[in-house]
Amino acid sequence: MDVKTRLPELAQARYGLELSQCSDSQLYHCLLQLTQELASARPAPSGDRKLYYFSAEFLIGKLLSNNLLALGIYDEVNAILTECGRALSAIEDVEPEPSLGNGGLGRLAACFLDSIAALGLNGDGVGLNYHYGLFEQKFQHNKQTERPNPWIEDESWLIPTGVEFEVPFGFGPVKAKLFDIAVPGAHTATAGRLHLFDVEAPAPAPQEGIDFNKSDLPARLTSFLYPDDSNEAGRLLRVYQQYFMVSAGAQLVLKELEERGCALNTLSDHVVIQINDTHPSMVIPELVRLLTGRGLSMDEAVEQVSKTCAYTNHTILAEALEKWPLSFIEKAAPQLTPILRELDRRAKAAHTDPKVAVIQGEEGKEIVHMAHLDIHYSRSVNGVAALHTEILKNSELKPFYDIYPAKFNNKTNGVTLRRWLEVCNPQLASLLDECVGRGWRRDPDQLNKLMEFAGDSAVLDRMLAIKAEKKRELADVFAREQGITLDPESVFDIQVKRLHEYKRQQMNALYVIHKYLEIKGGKTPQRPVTVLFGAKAAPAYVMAKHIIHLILCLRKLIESDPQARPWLHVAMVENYNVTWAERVIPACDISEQISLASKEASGTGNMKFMANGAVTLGTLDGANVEIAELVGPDNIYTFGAKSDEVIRMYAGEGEKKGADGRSYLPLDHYHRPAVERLVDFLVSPELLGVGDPAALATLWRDMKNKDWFMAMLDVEDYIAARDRAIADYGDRTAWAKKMLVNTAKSGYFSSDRTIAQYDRDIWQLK
Ligand code: 26V
Repeated sequence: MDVKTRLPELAQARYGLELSQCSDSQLYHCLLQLTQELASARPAPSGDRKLYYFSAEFLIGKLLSNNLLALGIYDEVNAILTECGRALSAIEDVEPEPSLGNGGLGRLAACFLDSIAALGLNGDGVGLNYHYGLFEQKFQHNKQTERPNPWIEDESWLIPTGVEFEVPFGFGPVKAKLFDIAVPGAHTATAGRLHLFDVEAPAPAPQEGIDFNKSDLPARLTSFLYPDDSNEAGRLLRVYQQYFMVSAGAQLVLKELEERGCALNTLSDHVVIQINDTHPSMVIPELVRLLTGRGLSMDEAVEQVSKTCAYTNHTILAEALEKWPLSFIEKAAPQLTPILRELDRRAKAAHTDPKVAVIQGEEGKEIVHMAHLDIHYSRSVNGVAALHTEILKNSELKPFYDIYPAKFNNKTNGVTLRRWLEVCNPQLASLLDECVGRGWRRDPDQLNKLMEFAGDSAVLDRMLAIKAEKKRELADVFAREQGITLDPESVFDIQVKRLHEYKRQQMNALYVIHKYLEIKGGKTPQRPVTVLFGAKAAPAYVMAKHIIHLILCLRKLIESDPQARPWLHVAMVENYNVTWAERVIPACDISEQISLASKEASGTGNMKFMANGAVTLGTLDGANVEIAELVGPDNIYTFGAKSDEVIRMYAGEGEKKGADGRSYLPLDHYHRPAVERLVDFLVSPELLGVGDPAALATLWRDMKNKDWFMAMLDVEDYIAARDRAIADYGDRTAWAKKMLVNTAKSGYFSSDRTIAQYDRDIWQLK
């Protein structure tokens, strides 16, 4: 199809207009149709074995630019639009961002789909079509409020397939309708699919907020991702959602298997199911149920399923490891109970250690440990960064590693450089083309060749100029969309990620307080700094919401202080999402990756920042460890306690032990003078004057007495490292060299590399 002819043709057919007469919205819809036509004309990749990537989240972001790039028509479309005086970026503003994910796990799934398609691997995603997403974040009175985030329009990327399955719930069957989103592969002529299941008659959005009647289940299963689980009805709804996803997904897998003419007892020869964290774990008993229902013996079914499934763990936070009361599953899908009991019986017969049981607890109060189910009945168990996998093997999942050493493997995460460099930073991408040739776009390792330019002042100046331009672009869009002024001359120091205490946005806030107090004490900073945050807090996570409140109060206090304002800015992106990430990440000077060591499984934002020439300020946690190894100590700022020390403190090893079992005693750290004044500022008259005294006092008490994620342990070291980074920023040439090394070494973190490793070690698709 010739784009030059087809695009004007579409404008005529749809609107009776020339391209140049179309509004941005009309152009968007022409491009949507064109892209859909091209993508759906592409066949699926060949291959006898097919991967199904099951995930509760796919944080895919806007698709127009990405798909144009994958289809190889990005430059051509851009040229056509420029010719009629239009910009792709303005047209893309019309596109709503799909709201199908929450954080790193969902964005990873989206990067993986992109890479699976690019490598021409025979693999699809399977998930749910949430109508109102996670939620849309609004700030009111310096607090987060939530409202539905509808994103589905009459014309969208969703393709109705006509495929339907019945999901048998305890209360009766619900029809699951399948919609697809095409995933065209870059560098191939094939396309994968994201399969999203939906209910037949979805309920309208709640009038106010995101609370809704949880009893109208058939209409509500696909309303929201992660509905409030602070009460039993909410938790039960999650089980219903998960079963809806995996039952329909498993039926799809078997339907396609049969269409290929393969016998059910050869499932594992033809199918691999990657279970993305534990949300899809019920696919294991569901498949056993379907296979035995269709004539396989229990032994055969269990063997096939165990050889078909593979599990990825994304967290070691105990509270995030899913355990469901058996009674919930009994209520939602009673037919799974006997299967789960049988799977538990088999595991207990083979392994007597009660720590590895699938079902734990006494009769009537039994709970199902989803990760345990996955590990016993999968052929592979992987962590998402080298350190994370080691922690799984040596502490968190040690009893399982002792039983199944060969199942455990590491797959360090990666990100698609197509979206996270080519699309979001075309300026840097073309500089890279000039320096190392275009080969890096297919083979990201070639970015290493950029190292040859580390002493080339012309290239270093170009890197700085591009960064300055991206900062100005960000300042413009901030002013336009959020009415906030940013100073592009200042250092952009950025922390964007889900709000969680382990990620320690509160420690970043303590640094802001430190700077503010210095300025008020008459010490002028080295240079102006903008501290930028972006984060959504889970609606029921009270402490996380208090931390957002603290950040917004600090912003207000500092903005209204003429002494501080020239030197320090605090800003927070409202409703941080993929679209904002694409604007924020290229504009970053200092990338904040400051989780408590051992707690961040990998991180993937860290990789995107690195590729875009930001310098990491981080703890030796998750993939930061691998970043540090690659760039070397001169090109990263690391600080803080190491993971093994932290693990020992949680285990209570050491001289003193507190009431909570840890050998970390918060008050000992609080009473260091440099720390105490920062923490006490939370309840200072200045801050109480702008904020909610109860929220700030709760935060203060929690940090002082509990500090579960040990912000006070690392804060002094953090302040020193951060001040050093900001000082070093002043030597522009030396800094540009750090930027260059970071970009040059980022090829390793391409998700194409990660996916090639999954395929080599786990999937074997070709
Ligand atoms: C767990 C739960 C528990 C119940 C409440 C809702 C909810 C939502 C999500 C999760 C799973 C969180 C796991 C997750 O997102 N892990 C992140 O995965 C990234 C990709 O591997 C990794 O880079 C991050 O370090 C890790 O935090």
